[in-house]
This record gives sequence, structure tokens and C-alpha cells, in this order.
Amino acid sequence: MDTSTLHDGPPDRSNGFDRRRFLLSTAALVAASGAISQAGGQAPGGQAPAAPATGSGGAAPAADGPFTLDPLPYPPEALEPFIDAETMKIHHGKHHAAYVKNLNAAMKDMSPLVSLRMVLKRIDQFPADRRTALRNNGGGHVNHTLFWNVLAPKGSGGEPSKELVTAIESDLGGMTKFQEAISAKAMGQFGSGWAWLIVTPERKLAITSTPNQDSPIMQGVVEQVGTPIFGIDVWEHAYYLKYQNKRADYVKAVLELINWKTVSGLYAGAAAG
Ligand code: MN3
Repeated sequence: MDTSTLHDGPPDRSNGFDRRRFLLSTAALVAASGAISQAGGQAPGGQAPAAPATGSGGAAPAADGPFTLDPLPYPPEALEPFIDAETMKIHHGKHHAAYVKNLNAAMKDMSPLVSLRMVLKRIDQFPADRRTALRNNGGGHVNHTLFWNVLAPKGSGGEPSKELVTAIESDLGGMTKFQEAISAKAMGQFGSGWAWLIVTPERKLAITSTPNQDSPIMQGVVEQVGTPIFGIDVWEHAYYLKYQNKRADYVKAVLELINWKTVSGLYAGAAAG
């Protein structure tokens, strides 16, 4: 098990989001003793998990295999008017679900002790006939799991931690510069992809982007390796229904929805190594 980006701590259930459960599914311990499906059934501490977001795919297994599609951490309409419910339902219930289904197929017969994070980190070492499917669908799964959880309904995402504010100031030049830099990356990504806030191996914050479903954790694949703590999906499926070709308006809207509590927690974990 790769624990480089995990750290233990009390569950944070702000916004109905259980941080421990999220880390388990993001790190995607493949089958690791069924950790994902267990977490999906009952949150640690015996507290009932957040209600499934109806109509958005639920938590049902997408296919035979270790990966399941977790419900959205909020109802699909919760991000209105910035992101519309229909987009959220299709994005989560169809697009993310397809990544999970195809990921299960691509991981077939692989050791249940191999974590998805380790697979993605060493994606360049996998045989070509599996690499593409793992890269696209494994990346799609971890990227979207992060995305849902680093967003929160407007006004409920809290404030960045003191440590994160300090790092944003020292590494990125402050909050305004951060917003400008990630917006520029999101706008500059030609075609489908993601813009990211990452923690680099030197434990610095940086802004980067990846094409398609590549993740900054994919060594040997991406230009800048790091641990993503926030990302903006700039595939057209993320915004086209509401924003059509106006990607800039969508990017601006996403920046209104940052779940700073979650991003701060991810920063603390990544910065601690
Ligand atoms: Mn997407």
C-alpha cells in the first residue's frame, strides 16, 4: 500500500464528506480488502454516510471488479447556478461511471494488492496493451473522485487553512495570482484535460495541466509530477450544456465552489509526505 499521500486523522465530515473515506477511494486501494466498498456502506465511526445523490449513478458497482462509483458528496443540484444539475448527473452518472466500468475491465486479473495509485505512478512501465486503458480510465476515476470532493455548494467550502494560505502566498504569489494562474492553465489546455493545483515532490505548490485523463501522479507521462489537491475538469462534458463554448465562464464558476476545507486537508497530507 502506498501511503505517501495519505495520513491518518479524524474523519472530517464537513459538507457530509468523510475525508478518510475519500482518501481511501482516491488512493483507490484496489480491493485492498474491500476497503472501498466497505467505506461506501458504512462510514468509519458508525455514522451513516451521506445520502446518495439520486439520479446521478448512486454507489452501485459499475461492473465486476474492485472499483465502485461513490455517490456525489452532495445532491446534483447543489452547485447551481454555477454548475447545473443535468451536467452533474450526466458527468457523474455516465462519464465517471464509464471510467469505473472500463477501469474494472482493465484491472482484470491484476493482483488485488496493487493499488491504483501505484499503477498510475508507474503507468509507463505497464505493457502497452493495458497502459492506455489504465491511463484513461484509472486517471478518469481518480481525477473525478477528487473533483467532486474539492467542490462544495457556494458558501459552504470554508476557508483555506493558515498553512495553505501561507504556501499560496510564498509559492504562487497569493490568492489572486493562484486564481489567475489556474484559470490560465485551464484556458490554455487545448482540447480535453485538466488544470491542477499540485504539491510537487519538493513540497511546493505549483499549477499545471494535463491532457485527457492524465493525472499529475503519472510519472514518466506528465510534464510536472505532483500530488493534485485541486483540479478543474475542462473536458467539454463538464460544462457544455450550460456554458457551451464559454470555458472561461465555467472556470470562473468553478473557482466559486472550492471546498477549501478539503483542499486544505489534502495539502496537509501531501506536504507532510
Ligand atoms: Mn469529466
